[in-house]
Amino acid sequence: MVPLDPPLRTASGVATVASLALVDIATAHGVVGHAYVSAYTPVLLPALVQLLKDLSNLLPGQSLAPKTVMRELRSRFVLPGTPGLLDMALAALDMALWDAHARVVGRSLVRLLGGEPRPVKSYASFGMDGRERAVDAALKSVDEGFRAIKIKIGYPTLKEDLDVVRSVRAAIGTEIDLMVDYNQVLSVPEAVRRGHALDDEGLAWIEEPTLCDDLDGHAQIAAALKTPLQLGENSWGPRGVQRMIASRACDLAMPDLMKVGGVTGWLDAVSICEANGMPVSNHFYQEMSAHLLALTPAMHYMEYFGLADAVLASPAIVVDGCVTPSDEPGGGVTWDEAAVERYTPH
Ligand code: SMN
Ligand code: MG
Repeated sequence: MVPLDPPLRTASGVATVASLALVDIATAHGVVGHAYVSAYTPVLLPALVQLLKDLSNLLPGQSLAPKTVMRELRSRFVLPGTPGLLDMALAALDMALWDAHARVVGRSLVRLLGGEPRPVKSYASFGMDGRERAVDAALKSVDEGFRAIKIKIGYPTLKEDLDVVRSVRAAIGTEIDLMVDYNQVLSVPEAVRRGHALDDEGLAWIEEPTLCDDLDGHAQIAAALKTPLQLGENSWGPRGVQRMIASRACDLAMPDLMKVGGVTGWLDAVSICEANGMPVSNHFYQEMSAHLLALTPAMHYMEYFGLADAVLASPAIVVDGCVTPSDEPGGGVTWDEAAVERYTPH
């Protein structure tokens, strides 16, 4: 339970803590794979942790072959289905298994998967903080070397949205990419209305303007606007990404490493994106996502939001607006054990 300071405000709710489930998978080699996932809210965290404990009882004695293990695990849940907490837990195990796999063979995840570390263009991701704080945060990020900024909008009026967008743009200039994220808050007609007003603001993308599972609605909005429509953080698994693309719901895709099914799900989902010429960004999980984006010919942007930084031994570092995945063995997650202890409720 890592306090978020400032709280992460979105048009669809505020997070004052990062409710994280941390996973360690110990292998017979004595190597431990690490991963974390977000429960999004403290209310879901105990159930997610319990699911992880129950699922982990199915692992002992299995070979360290993430795809094989996940195929067998998932085959147990065809009848109940997995979207939701179960997918979140399965993805966490998948990420930790891939981390362990990479550590055992002594390769960084990107190299294990056939790529090599390379700089991944990143954007600083912020909440819905009002004009002054948005401008201050954006200027600070540009000073830190970011060349792209995302802010959340969806204020009560379009005027407020435009005021924040234009104030940030005036502060950062036209050389820095600016993205906005509505976090599902608008109706389709309102998203078209506000999107038309934003269309001449030179935004790199408008993200998730209406309800995440309204793919036809997003397709209508995407068709009506000039600005690229970004979607994907709420697509469950590769089939969810397939449905999103088949519905023409977006111009850009940003799978969430947890909801898309961990590394295994990401690889399948991003193959679908590449086959459709869809630029690929991530949502959260920047440490491991940097490896996976570096692997991807369709690499677009990495979201830099240090959700777990407080409990990590080596948070991702931005240099000239890019994050380069570490070439150390593994997928980039190593705990600061003292911090984990400090933030673990007892
Ligand atoms: C987001 C979603 C959920 C919590 C915080 C932030 C946001 C993003 O949609 O794109 O990071
Ligand atoms: Mg978003």
